[in-house]
Amino acid sequence: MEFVTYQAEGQIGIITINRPKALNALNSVVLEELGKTLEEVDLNTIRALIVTGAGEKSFVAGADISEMCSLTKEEGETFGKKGNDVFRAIETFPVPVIAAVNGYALGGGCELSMSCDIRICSDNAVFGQPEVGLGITPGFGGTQRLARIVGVGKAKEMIYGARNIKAEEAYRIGLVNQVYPLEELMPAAKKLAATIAANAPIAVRNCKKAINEGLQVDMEQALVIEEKLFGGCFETEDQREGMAAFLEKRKVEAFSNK
Ligand code: DAK
Repeated sequence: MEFVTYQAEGQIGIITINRPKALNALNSVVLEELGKTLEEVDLNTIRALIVTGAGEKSFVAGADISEMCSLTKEEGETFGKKGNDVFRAIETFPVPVIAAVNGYALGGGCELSMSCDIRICSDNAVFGQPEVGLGITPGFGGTQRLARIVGVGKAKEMIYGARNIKAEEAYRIGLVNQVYPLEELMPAAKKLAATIAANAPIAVRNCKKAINEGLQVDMEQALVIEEKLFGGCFETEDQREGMAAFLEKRKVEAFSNK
């Protein structure tokens, strides 16, 4: 692939957007490659994914403005759908996805990070939805996901004002879970991924599904979703092993993903 690299390290998969000359901006090729990469992840072994950007300056500086500038209405919709499809694939990806935000996360970059389950960032990170300054609306889910993560008031302030925020503010408003010096970001992302990977994989997947799907419906229905996913765990070897280990006062050596 030209602009996306994938590396498996044991049970952790690392996807890197690798177009540093354009600060990893998302053109159609990057979006297509990102989609293909997700399809090729071996879900029998990978238990957590990390998404990051190449270089030390930028996670993703947005959708590619040079590609977008001449789009027609129809082409704009097609481009928007391409991004939305791949971001939705990340959001609903069976295993948790961590965004390791190593610098600019603007426009489509902020949106990419928000399609991930958890965001951590380096202290040089900058988040924002600058689209209205370019004459467009956020097009890869920014109006929807930012409001859900940081609340409607903060999201409107950032989006209407095209106001970028630094890492500390992103942490304060709950857009990121943790801020690290740049050189500590990937080790921290891998540590977090490893912590997730050590737990019962089917239970972790079911938690992701329960949280994501439950947030789309009312509490009555949400609890039914949770009940069903909880019930499903009792058909797994990992539930039997996890509980047996507790009762026998020993540690689980490794969950089997069955
Ligand atoms: N697109 C294309 N190229 C970009 C880019 C981008 N978003 N961001 C940076 N680059 C390129 C620059 O053009 C430059 O290329 P060369 O001139 O060297 O060839 C190179 O990366 C280095 O950038 P700078 O020279 O500007 O670097 P600085 O350190 O001075 O500034 C910066 C860094 C991140 C502050 C600056 O590059 C910047 O402001 N970039 C644009 C950030 C931005 O506005 N991002 C939001 C893009 S809009 C939709 C679908 C999608 C979207 C909307 C609607 N629908 C279909 C409805 C999404 C929109 C966006 O994401």
